Amino acid sequence: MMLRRSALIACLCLLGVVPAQAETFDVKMLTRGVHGSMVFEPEDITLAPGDTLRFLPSDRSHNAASIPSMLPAGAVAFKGKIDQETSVTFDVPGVYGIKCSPHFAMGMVMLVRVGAGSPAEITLPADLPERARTRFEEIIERSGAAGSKG
Ligand SMILES: [Cu+2]
Repeated sequence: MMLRRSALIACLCLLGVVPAQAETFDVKMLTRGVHGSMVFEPEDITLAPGDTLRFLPSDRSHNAASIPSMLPAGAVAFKGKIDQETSVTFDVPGVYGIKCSPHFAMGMVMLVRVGAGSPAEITLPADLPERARTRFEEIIERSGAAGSKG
């Protein structure tokens, strides 16, 4: 019986019927990081639909929350609690902006891209705090998008 079952699974895998295993990636919430103070590390990540981000309270007084104006249509908004690990699964393709609620105005943001999509095509919404906008522009530039713009 076991043999038959594993043979069937192997067969489905060969046909590409079984989707790739969803992955989980860790994101540190930091008071000081490589790119300055009040940062997520990594600051930018590309996921496959169904992947999960685990936000870790590496330093104190941070959380992870979705930015309403940077949430793809149909995606569910979320807001983690301060100083607590928060896991979020991203099912809907598109570009997400993530913020730390207490430090949004200080530019503590992260870019999450689910599925395909060039960062050069990202349009930042008008309602971002100035330092959050600047941080997003830096993140997009570091991701290599600036080069493709010419
Ligand atoms: Cu913070």
